[in-house]
Amino acid sequence: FESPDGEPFKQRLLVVANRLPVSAIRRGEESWSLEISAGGLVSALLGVKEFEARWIGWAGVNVPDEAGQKALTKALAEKRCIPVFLDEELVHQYYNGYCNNILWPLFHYLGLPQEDRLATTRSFQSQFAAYKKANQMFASVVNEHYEEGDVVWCHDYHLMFLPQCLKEYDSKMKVGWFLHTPFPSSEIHRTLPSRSELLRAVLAADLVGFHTYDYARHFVSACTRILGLEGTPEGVEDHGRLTRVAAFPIGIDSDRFIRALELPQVQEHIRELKERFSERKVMLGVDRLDMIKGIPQKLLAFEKFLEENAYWRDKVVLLQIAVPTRTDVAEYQKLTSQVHEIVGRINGRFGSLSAVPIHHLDRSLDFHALCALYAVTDVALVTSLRDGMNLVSYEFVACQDSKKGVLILSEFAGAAQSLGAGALLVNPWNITEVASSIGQALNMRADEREKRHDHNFYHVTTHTAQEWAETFVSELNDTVVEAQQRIRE
Ligand code: ADQ
Repeated sequence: FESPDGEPFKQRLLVVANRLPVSAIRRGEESWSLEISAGGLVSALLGVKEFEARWIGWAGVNVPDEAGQKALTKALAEKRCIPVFLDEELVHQYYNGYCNNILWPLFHYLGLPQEDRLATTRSFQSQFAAYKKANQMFASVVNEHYEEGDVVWCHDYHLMFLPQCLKEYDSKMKVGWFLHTPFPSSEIHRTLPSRSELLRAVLAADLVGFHTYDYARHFVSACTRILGLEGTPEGVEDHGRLTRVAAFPIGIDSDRFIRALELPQVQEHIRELKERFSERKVMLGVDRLDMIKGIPQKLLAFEKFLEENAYWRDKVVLLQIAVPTRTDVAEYQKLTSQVHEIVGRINGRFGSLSAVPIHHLDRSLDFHALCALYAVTDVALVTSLRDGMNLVSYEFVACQDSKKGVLILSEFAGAAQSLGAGALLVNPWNITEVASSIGQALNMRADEREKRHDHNFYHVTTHTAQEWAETFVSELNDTVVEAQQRIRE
């Protein structure tokens, strides 16, 4: 294999994540079609010149028969993807249960829904057992494909058990683990019945990474307070063995967005949008429809702004694009209805026969449409109640070099640490504050907008996804070399 430069790759990288970056659709008993989903992680690793990346993960489909599994494995191999096959019951217990009903809300400080709390407590043990079993299945596939010298990079809260499983196969395997969500305060983490087992399993990695310094600090204090281990400036020490813990803030492939703006179809889209909203300032929200994104809170703040600022009622429009997720879960269905109800109320109160203040779409937009929307926006509203980083804020900034729009950003998104100096930071729970920031953003003078934008644009274009991936992997290599030196000394 060769790198994009034609040079041989220096090292193989096994990227292990719950989902492979492809969607697989079955066309016949032994025939599959695959579609690559270009997420941030995929673009990050495509640009990395030194490592030849292979992906290991679940393809998102249940394939009970051997013939189907064989055919899918073969089709995926062409995309350098290796599947882990999980059956429906395991997915239900591990993915829907332990990952998304327990760890996801807990890590975002949301707790559990009241009516489910007792049921969840009862099913906790079986879900945790399924979680461990699924992690062991991932480990077994990694082990099958691992060659000496490979780097293994495990991703996210779905795979906290994986580092330990991998080290049980081979203690010399180079293992890194990165969390894409926040890691909560140790006082939150300690409520988990499996708190210690999970921490110990993660500590088996050589390098543990988070988006921000705060998440890293929370993780270290969980290890010191719950496990009684020693926290050091480098990480966590357990009987002389150090697990390095550090912050590696993710970025985006900013060039991909900047280049897209030049494409004729995107330019055409931009022209249409400008014409359509020529009389109004455009505000934009782009989120997965998830509790953590604070969409109802954002809408209430916008409503308050319109209540208090009659002048703006026919001069501003909020475009809220929300991709539905986990549509089979009651709580998410409730969130959707709540959002629809608030949008309906606001449009009823402040709309006219010719225009409404909110356009809400329950769907995902394609990349080009998204770039055009980012480019015509005057004010982007990111009001996550908690968010590991939030890439939408980065994408918006990347597409704004001609417009210099304003970013209103939740202080509870990891991105607040990097884009805080250019954005207007808000507490999304305080709708009075968010409403007043909307006013501030809409009225901001051009020179201030430019200064704020330039700051953020510089950050977004210099701290890219590619740089993030390269830094993590080279730190992992260095960490292992240093540990070997320490042992020799
Ligand atoms: P997410 O919670 O999915 O990611 P985010 O970082 O904002 O959140 O990334 C979402 C991605 O989906 C963006 O690339 C965005 O363009 C796209 N997207 C969202 N809504 C869309 C829509 N309606 N149409 C089209 N595309 C849409 C998790 C963590 C984050 C962390 C990332 C990366 O929750 O905190 O930043 O992983 O580590």
